[in-house]
Amino acid sequence: MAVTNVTPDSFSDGGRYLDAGAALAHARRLIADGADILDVGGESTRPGAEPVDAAEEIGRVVPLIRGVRAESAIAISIDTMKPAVARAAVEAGAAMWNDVTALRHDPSSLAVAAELGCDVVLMHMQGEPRTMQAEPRYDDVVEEVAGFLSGRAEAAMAAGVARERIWLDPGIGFGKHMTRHNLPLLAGLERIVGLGFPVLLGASRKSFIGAVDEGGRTPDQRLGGSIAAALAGAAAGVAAVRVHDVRETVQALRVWAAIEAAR
Ligand code: HH2
Repeated sequence: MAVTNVTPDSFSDGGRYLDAGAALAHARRLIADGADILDVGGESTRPGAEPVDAAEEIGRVVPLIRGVRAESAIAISIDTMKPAVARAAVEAGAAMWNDVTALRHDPSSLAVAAELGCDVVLMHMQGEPRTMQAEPRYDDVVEEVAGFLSGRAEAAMAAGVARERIWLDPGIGFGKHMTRHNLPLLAGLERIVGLGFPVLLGASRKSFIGAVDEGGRTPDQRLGGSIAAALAGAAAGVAAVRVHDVRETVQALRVWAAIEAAR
């Protein structure tokens, strides 16, 4: 899954693809690089990001979704917490709603997801984006994330979302201490995979990489660490990895799969 942000302030690629032509050119590149899904986002979720209203967010993402859909059959996901944005994106050609709030942001989110009938990604986050990194606390991060995700999957199914439409995501970096929570969670991915839903992992260019390796101070210095996390995910059985560097990650996953096949 390729990160395809149309935002002025995303932590890694904010501002680079805000213009419609540049965004479409970037999407074409991600497809050529081997992406299976484009995850289009019009609002940054990084700590401290400014909220965006639904009309503004729709104005950012819908032209790109329409543009991609006009020339490619690639799966498109919409990264939003707002049901109105998810609806507009699905009408424009998206087939997946990726919600970092696991359909908790708006009281109508669960019902809208059921009505749209698209795939949904339910992600774990402690707190809310503005303040989530202030003081995250867990007794057992893997068990608490697993418990939360299975509860949200139950809630989605109770609201009418089909079981086979549900994906889970442990939410690396969302209300987690850089090393004390993110690393055990990455080490415990098999527990999340064991819940029986496809799992999406988003570790690409995140800050914990810079905490492990001081050479990764800025997001564009974190390619090696991002690939290491993607391979750890693949070994644990995740179904997809959400990444910025598609070509390099595809190559790493292909070589890893080829070695596994030769066992
Ligand atoms: N991470 C980000 C955004 N959306 N969605 C899922 N399901 N999982 C993630 O780990 C995830 C996500 C943050 O990354 P990015 O899109 O690069 O930055 P920003 O939120 O600042 O736009």
